[in-house]
Amino acid sequence: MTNLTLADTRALPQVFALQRKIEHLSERGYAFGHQDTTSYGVGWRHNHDSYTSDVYKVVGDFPLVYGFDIGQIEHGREKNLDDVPFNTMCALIQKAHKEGGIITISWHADNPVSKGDSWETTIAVKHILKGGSYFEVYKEWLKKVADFVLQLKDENGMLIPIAFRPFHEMNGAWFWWGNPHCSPKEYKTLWLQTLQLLSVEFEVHNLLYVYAPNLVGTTGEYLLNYPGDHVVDMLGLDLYQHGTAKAFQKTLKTNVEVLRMVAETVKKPYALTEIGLDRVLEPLWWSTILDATIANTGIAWVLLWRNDSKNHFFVPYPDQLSASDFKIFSEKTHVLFLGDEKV
Ligand code: BMA
Repeated sequence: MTNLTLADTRALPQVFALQRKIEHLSERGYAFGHQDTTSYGVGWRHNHDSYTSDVYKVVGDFPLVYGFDIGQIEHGREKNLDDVPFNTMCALIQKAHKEGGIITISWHADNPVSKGDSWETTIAVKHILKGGSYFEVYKEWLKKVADFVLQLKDENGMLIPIAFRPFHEMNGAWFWWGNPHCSPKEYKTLWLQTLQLLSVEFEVHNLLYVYAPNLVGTTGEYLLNYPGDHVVDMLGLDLYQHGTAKAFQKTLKTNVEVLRMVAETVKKPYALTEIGLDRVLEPLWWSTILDATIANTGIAWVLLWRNDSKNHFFVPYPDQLSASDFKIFSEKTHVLFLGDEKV
């Protein structure tokens, strides 16, 4: 399936290696991922003396995929939008990478025009495109992104390859880069411009580019904002359970099928780049709802969203009502955790 070229035509060898690693995952099953897994969890935050995760606390193993978000980097702030210091994030990325984990980064960027947050939907995309009145602001913001990812080096000084997932869920109305606030054409131009600035202007060559809409009904819908095979390396999709388990499973099945069909045509790996049921109130959610629907579908990974507090979390903490099922799920041979890479 391997594509011999990547979106960044000067991508480093380690980005190709990451691409191959991702492709091989689906031969064995799918990897388990979690957002901010080592940054904080329910009732704790990372500190220098401990390296842990709610996933680790429950199953005794770490995820294989590590999600981080660089929202607020655009202002040169010390902490991201969820209060994670960027220097901590950098150290946690280095550690996860060293242990064999895959790193993926999203960017909840503020609105460059209104300076509100990602969810502040004042029209912005058309103004940050080349020739627009906020192009320079955007370029400065992107420079900060570049500086951050160019800082992510391993102990030998080699840049760490990152699956970068900018401007996600663009087919939803909630972010300023969402379709009602920009046309598909403007979105595609923004994607190209972002890739161009990062790779050519700022010489960032450690990124694998992931395109990730929110749930769709058809391949046509999936491809509505797709900027092109030559500028996307991996297909993603975000999907949460908001209603019944039955409805979720039906939607999940359709969406994984859409992903698979598109991926077969464009020959790229695919993953569920955000997924979850907030507060996991279904005791058997892991085995009977999630895994039952996505096992053997060729996806590379599932990334569960963050564990912020008892009111907002997506993986169990010790004694949470789905914890024992999560443990059973984690022991399935086709569900890949970090420890499965070491055997
Ligand atoms: C959302 C919520 C927010 C958070 C944002 C970025 O889904 O979890 O609380 O700030 O993601 O991580």
